[in-house]
Amino acid sequence: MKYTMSVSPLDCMGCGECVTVCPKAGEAIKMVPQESQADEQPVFNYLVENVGKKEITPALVNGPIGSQYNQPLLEFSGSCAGCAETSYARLITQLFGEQMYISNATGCSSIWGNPAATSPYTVNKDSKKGPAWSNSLFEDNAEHGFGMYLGQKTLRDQLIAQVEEMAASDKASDDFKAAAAKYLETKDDTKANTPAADALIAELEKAAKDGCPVAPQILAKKNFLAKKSVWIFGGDGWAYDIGFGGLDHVLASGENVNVFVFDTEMYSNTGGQASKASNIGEVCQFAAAGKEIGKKSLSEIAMTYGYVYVAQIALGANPAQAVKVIQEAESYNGPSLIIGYAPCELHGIAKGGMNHCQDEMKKAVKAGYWNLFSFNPALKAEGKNPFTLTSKEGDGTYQDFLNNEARYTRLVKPFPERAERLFAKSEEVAKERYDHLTKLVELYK
Ligand SMILES: Cc1ncc(C[n+]2csc(CCOP(=O)(O)OP(=O)(O)O)c2C)c(N)n1
Repeated sequence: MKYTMSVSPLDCMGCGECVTVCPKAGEAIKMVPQESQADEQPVFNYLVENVGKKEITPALVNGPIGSQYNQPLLEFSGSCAGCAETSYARLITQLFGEQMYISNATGCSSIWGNPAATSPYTVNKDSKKGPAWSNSLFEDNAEHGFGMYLGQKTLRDQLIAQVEEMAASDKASDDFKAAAAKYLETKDDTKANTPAADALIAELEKAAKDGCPVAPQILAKKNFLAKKSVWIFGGDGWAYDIGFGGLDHVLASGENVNVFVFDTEMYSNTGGQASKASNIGEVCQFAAAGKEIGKKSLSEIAMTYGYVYVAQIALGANPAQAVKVIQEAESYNGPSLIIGYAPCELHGIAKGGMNHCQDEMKKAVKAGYWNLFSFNPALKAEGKNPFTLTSKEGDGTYQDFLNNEARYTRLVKPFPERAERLFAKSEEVAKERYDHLTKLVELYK
């Protein structure tokens, strides 16, 4: 049960994030010139070739540690060094990659996610399965993902009806009936349905050999038998602004799709234009004198439906909450929206830069700049409070947080008074928002 990690010197982007987050930094891992590490590449290659998935203690499986024993099905992307977006996407592939369909809005995530000619999404070592990925337009990604979902659902529903028909026949063997029962019982559970579908396929093959006319029809579409995990990825420019109408429509459908928004609080891929996710005082293109008005509460708009799973996370601030939320959202049999706070190269983090990206998330949550919470309709159905507020009230470091990022400090020199006013307003609005969230805990009790 020893854990080792090898870094590929040829693929490392040198952001230093691993050193920043490692509790044993300097001992277990440290930054050295790339050229001195040529001997490490064969070690890395050996591990990739020979070390497979490990069975680990059940207590760890569903937590942040357990997730890291799974092979990432996103690797060597073309993102900026230290990118927060990739850290979220990689984690999701470690949890559900083998069963994932991804519809990706145009934006940074479609560029690091498929820089043409190569793809950083990959397949696992054993079954050679990995995410099926497709990119649509900036303005219709939710609809595109919904189409991917409906297409496979229609095929799968037909197969399920055929499996039910076969299981009800007196010609079906006891083994087939048992495999079909397990498959049908787990049909909405992504993880449990995969082995059940494999066992059913083995029985279908036997039935086909014995002359059953329906089994070959099901086998012709066997890839659609196992439950899929459908994800719709995109940035805040897509979700809050340009693709919002479609996103709203898809969330309102009540169907089982998972939306993940990489919230960089600006249109990162086109050089940092303001979006409705940009915050007060933030200097972006089209907001050269600092944005005057506050951030849209996309999470609360989605929460008003009552049947949408909604959460805000920040991986570096609370990995346990992030992993729990991703798993809850995926297992919720309805629409889910997760908004992940994503510090970006364009934020101009002063202390440490992007090798402190995960730390910057921690600071944002500590300061009360970003809040962690989840709204789980499944809890409401059990008579429990669906709203969980995970983060605490800001600890008084709000102004320090703003003053550590160039997207804010850029305002200070040209417009010192305006900067002071907007930064104070931003803090006040953040306090009001937290106060409002605490009231929601009471409201949903
Ligand atoms: C209709 C349309 N308008 C503009 C563009 C140009 N464009 C491509 S990506 C992008 C910004 C994406 O920003 P966001 O959704 O926040 O994602 P990020 O890059 O920050 O991850 C824009 C404006 C486009 N592709 N399509």
